[in-house]
Amino acid sequence: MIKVTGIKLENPTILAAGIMGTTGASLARVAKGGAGAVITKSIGPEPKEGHKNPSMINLGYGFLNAMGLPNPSYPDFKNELAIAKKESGTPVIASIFGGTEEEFVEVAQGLLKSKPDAFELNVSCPHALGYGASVGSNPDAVESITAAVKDAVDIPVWVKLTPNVTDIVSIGDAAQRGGADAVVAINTVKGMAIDIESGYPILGNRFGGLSGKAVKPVAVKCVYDLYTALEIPVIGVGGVYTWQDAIEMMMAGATAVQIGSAVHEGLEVFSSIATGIEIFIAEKGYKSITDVIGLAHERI
Ligand code: RRO
Repeated sequence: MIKVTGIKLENPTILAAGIMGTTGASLARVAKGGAGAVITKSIGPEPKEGHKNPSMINLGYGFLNAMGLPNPSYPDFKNELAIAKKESGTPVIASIFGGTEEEFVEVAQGLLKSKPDAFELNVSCPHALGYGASVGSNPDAVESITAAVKDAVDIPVWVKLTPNVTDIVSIGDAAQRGGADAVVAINTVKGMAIDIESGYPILGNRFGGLSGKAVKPVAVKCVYDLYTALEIPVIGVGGVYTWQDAIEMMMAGATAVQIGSAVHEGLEVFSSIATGIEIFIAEKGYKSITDVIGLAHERI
């Protein structure tokens, strides 16, 4: 058991936003697969269809996606969130986004009645014009959005950060000043792939966000730097496929780890990572999982 911003998780694995998170039933399936908590697809103020296909490519070393925030909007998602809460038996975190501070607050308040355990503010989608990274690379916007949502709700607020900035710590700092209970690092890394036969960019949106194995070292470094700089917990996400990846992320400073791309290999990933962590802790003689959090910072 581990506590993250006051929320009890049976194990430190969390379904990352965006994967299997649009229905209550699929969130519950992931929870039954062994996740310690689950996060919804990012939900916004208006229904959105997302970008045209192809919107996701498997590059082998990771996925490039430009889904384009497809979601049914909060009025149409309330019921799914309530089902997820009822059926999953784990904490359920609602990922939300908006184009403005007011929209973030509107979506948060709209979903509160369905009793999410926390909100994750998505200020970091790499490829949604007018949303996302343009907000997430502006410390003042991140601070004021975080403060406005914190003011409007009485549950923990996590802020998911983009790596597509010069200094992620300055954005994490802004989230902390705004009252965030935790930061989550990282969202996807901006990228592009081109079909050399035709010369066309492959994604319908021309560019997208890279996730999976390729981004793990980027995520580990971001988590490491945020852990050094902030007082609030850091939740790690990016390229976690195995228990070894999870331990590495925790040694960088992550209190818990989110799993996204690896879910495509099967839902057993949650229980196999959770079990692997437990065995490692026991074999190494650590008292608890918290002993490994930030351990790399002590190795100077
Ligand atoms: O829907 C997406 O295109 C998307 C989102 Br909201 C996000 O936060 N990160 C990402 O890689 N894709």
